[in-house]
Amino acid sequence: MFDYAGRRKALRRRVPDGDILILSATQVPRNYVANTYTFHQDSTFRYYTGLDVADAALWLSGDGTEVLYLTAPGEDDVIWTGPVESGEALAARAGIERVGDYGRLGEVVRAGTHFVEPYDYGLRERLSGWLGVRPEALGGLSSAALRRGVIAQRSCKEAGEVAEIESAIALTRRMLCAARAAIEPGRLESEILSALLGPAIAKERAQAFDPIVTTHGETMHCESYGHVIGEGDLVLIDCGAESAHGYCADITRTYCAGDSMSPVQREVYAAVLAAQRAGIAATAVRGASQRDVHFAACRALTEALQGLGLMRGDVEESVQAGAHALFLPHGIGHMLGLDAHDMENYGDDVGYAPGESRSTQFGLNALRLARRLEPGFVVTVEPGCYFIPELIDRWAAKKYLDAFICYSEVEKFRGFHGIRIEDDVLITETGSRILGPGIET
Ligand SMILES: [Mn+2]
Repeated sequence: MFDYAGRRKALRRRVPDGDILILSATQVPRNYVANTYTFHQDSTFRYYTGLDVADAALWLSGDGTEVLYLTAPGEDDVIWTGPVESGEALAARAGIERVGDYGRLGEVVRAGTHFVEPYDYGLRERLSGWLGVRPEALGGLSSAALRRGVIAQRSCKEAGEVAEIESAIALTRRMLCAARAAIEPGRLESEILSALLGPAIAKERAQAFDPIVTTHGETMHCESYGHVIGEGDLVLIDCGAESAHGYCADITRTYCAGDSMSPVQREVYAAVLAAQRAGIAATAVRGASQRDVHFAACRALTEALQGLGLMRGDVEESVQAGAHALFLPHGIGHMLGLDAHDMENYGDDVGYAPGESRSTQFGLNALRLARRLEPGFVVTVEPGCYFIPELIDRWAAKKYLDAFICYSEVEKFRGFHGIRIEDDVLITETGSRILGPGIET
């Protein structure tokens, strides 16, 4: 499917010296060892091998030798798992010539080996054991060269990767259509979740993350599905299927239960849509950064909320002060690829250029991606407008930024909940393009 050997060669060019170790994911126990969470491959291991095996490692030796380290199944494992592919067959599929025993990796890993600090606790334990250090020391021994090399490579999507993301979005569209059709006053959010998942389960496709299906859109990561949907409620759905090769979609739509939105709901919806369109237009500007995209959306949202009587004052000053963060306390979007937040395990090197760092301003501090956009990047554009009672109370009590916020008007929206609209955008040589078949807003 992909040229894994070519990808490894390209990585070698970015990290010319030394041995490189890339670990696969492990089977993580849920409540006892034999009952594990659904296995999900580490995205970097998958990117360079295409293999879906647990407890394995890719070793790129400084002398050019490539070794796939694997855990051989026990003699009786076949009873439980059925026949599995041989190590040689797996290696051949990835274009790797040599196979090694994962149990003996400790004999080759040493200080100076290029690796990136694992996020998995079991792997942290294992790797620190091989190196003879405490797990807390792994960050300091982690290779910035490898991290930057992988980020540079994975950030620019090949045409085949874009096609995979689009296939994930196409399936996500079918999921959203099924969910939308199921929304009815009196139903539980979990019933909508069930409709949402159906098309993906039928295609044996995983979810990129646990979907959000909620009438409480103001809770950013609402993970329960227990509310009964009321007449006229807004139902926010943030979800994304995975493609056959593990690439993610990440789409949000907000639907109304009942015949149509109220005039006020329509106005707030239009404000979010205007912000999203302004953000997407900003991705098409040559040389724009995702910080520019963020501010373009914040300006549009501020203007629309001024029209609604919720905000006031000079738009530019208001945006610089971060007043809109009362309604939009998160960043405009992130990279998308094999991870929903692509490469988030590598930290801010993904979203911030060398020398740049995150703002400490509330709202802007949640901007995961700020750097200049380059052709091949796939990013999300996902503004929202939320009325979070606790946040409104906290800001109102301090009259915080009240030169820009009309608190007496905001008070009237206390029970509004929230709206978000999200699409996935490819940066091209000439501009940008919304990925996927088009999903009705
Ligand atoms: Mn997203």
